[in-house]
Amino acid sequence: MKPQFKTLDQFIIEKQADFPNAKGELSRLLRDLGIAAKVVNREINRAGLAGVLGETDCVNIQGECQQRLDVYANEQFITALKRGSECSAVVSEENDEPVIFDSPLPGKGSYIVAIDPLDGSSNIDVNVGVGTIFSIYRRVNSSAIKPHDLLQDGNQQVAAGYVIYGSSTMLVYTTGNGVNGFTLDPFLGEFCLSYPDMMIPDQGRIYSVNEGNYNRFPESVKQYIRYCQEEDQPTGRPYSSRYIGSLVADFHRNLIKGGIFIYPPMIGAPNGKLRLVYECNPMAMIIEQAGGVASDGQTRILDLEVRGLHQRSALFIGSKAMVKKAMEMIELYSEVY
Ligand code: AHM
Ligand code: MG
Repeated sequence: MKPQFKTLDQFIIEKQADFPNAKGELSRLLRDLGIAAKVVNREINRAGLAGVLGETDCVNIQGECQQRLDVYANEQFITALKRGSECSAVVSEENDEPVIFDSPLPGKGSYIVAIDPLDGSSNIDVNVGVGTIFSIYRRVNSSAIKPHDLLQDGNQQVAAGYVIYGSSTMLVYTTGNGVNGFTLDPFLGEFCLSYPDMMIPDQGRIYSVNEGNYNRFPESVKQYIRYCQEEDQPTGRPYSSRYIGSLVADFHRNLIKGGIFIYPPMIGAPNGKLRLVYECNPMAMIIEQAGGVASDGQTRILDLEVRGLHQRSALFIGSKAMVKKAMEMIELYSEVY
């Protein structure tokens, strides 16, 4: 009799069998990320009891106040990756500098991981969904890693994924061959396949943007928001506005239901707020693999040149027809930010 569920580990092993020459390194790396996610999930679940909520005294490279759980999640992922030894360096939204595991000699890890260990963490004290976002790149040379080796464009990602710590905890990832989602069974302590071959509907009825910043948005984005709000039966408008303020949670909802998420350029933030390496690129790889689109307003996110690890980018991401419509309006106004 076939088992009722497939665990993440079983799934990874099955997929690896499709590549007879694979050495299993990427599989082991994904497994290490899954283990760290479970540890972080446990801490988040009991955060109110364990006294780990609240801010630290530290401000990170982004100029944001670090939450205690930001620090905890960052440490857990880095420790798991170091112990697993498939990864040679980690670049993290929480660290000014890359963490390179090559000391004292070049390590054997064939991969580099970029991570936002706890995205949306400003929501954590109020029990709103938060997440971990990760990207995996190949190490480009086997000698000692140089800072330049870490600046790889989004289209060089080997895999990308996120963990959403929400009403249930899920891990969603792609290795460039479709997107699969796994729900953590708290009794088994295993991620089990629950959303095979995820595809975003071409057209949704949700738009997600922080409308509190409306007056700072470019005219084209204001027009697109007004378009979403207009009455129009054939296209099912007005669309619903849904914005949690936690990228992973907003993205996950739109991936399943169809929708568009926008973090536009705006007055005072010409490149928006989100980070290209830690947030936009991994989400762009996932959305494209699920049949959606990701752009900064002009250029496909995955084609943007990565010039700095903490570089920011505007983001328009989601259902194909909705992003296309937003791009049409941007083209119409051809604004310079
Ligand atoms: P963080 O990485 O510091 O948590 O910030 C990223 C978060 C995203 O999860 C979310 O989409 C965005 O910031 C919300 O920003 P805003 O509060 O400006 O709408
Ligand atoms: Mg973040």
